[in-house]
Amino acid sequence: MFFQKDIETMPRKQLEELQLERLKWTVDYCYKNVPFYTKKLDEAGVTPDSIKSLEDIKRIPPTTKADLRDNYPFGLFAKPMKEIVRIHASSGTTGKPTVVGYTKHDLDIWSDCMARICMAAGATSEDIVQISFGYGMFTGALGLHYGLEKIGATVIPNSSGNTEKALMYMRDFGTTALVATPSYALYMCETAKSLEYPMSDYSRLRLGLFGSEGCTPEMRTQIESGWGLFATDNYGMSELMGPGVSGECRERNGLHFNEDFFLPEIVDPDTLEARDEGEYGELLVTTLTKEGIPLLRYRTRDITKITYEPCKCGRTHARMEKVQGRSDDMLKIRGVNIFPSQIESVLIAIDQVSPHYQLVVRREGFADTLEVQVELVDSSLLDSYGKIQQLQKDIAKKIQTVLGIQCKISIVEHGTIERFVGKAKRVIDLRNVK
Ligand code: DLL
Repeated sequence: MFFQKDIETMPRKQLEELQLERLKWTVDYCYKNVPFYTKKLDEAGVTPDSIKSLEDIKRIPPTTKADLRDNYPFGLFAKPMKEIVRIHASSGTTGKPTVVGYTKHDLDIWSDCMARICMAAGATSEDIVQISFGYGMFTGALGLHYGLEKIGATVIPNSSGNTEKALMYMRDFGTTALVATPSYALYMCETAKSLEYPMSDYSRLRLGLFGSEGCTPEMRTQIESGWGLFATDNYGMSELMGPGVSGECRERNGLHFNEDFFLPEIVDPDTLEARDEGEYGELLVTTLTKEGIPLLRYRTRDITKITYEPCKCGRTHARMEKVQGRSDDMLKIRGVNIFPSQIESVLIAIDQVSPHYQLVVRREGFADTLEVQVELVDSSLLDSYGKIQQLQKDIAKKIQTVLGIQCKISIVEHGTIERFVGKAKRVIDLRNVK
């Protein structure tokens, strides 16, 4: 099923012509409206009228998350605030979140992108869709919300949390589709099974529109068989728009990029050299129509590969493989973006512990857990159980204040944590290890 069939199945040559026209517009628009880009493009010797082909994009320096943070909150906005109608922000990195603004036109395009992805996944105007992403500064809930309303589906904006009530709505309202992170969908299923109601009370549920975090094929199968639904994956990030950058169709053979709005590239994460079609690398994305906060060659840090082969479904837009991992050390734990450097800053301010630490992330049941292993400066403190307990409590509390998530603190003897001569590996992510 298509939302905008003529665009979604546009011949490649025509699509590339459209991309080039929009790329020229975007570079010119950034140059004229965002001082950060005027300077950056001048320094790189790129004038807007020197962009003659899609290949010319390689002459533009990439934009990073640090650029957004350095220009916090509105420094990269290309429109005055009176034309910005919505603001979202991603969960904090080093203290400050990255902030994005949308014009009315941006919001229209966002809902078109979402409508395409929802219909490609099989959603229709007959569906009753429960949105179990958190509403708020996070882009997930409102992104799906407007896209689903656009295709005429009935939206239940129940948000995340209060799982038993969400399950009551599902039973009583005859919910047919669920929007959630895969891990929350699994947790909801586990909760449903623990209640006194038979699973047949949820039998109308047929579709899962999941995203915002990785999901192994095994976990997807578990969710599908637990709920008796068909699940699709949808990818995006708040800096680019939110969900709706790419998503799976019923073939589930890669996530279709909304290529008329976003121009993807795959590069080597260290050298930024272009990688060939089908090779893994870091995804860079240039927005092609965004007015509020346009971005040139944004470094997503997500590792994937892209194919331009048309899909069996008839769509011609490029497909990216599920995200394999990240080229930086950002972690997503229970929906919160976390950088080890944030924890490091907390630990460095505590006299009794050294700056050597390790983070261990696990999936216990259906929830992610974080263990922070820290080293004592003076191991003799280990003789006092009371003092160690107090120290653990203090560190956990400080980390909770900064990151907003609970973690377990393990205190180890001085010299126990591995030292590195090169880049330190601070994170042990055991979530996908069996
Ligand atoms: O997670 C936007 C979104 C919401 C996408 C709902 C899909 C559904 P951020 O909070 O800015 O935005 O986080 C962006 O999450 O760079 C990826 O590392 C990760 N991510 C997003 N979608 C997927 C996915 C939203 N389908 C960061 N698979 C991205 C794997 C994903 N990772």
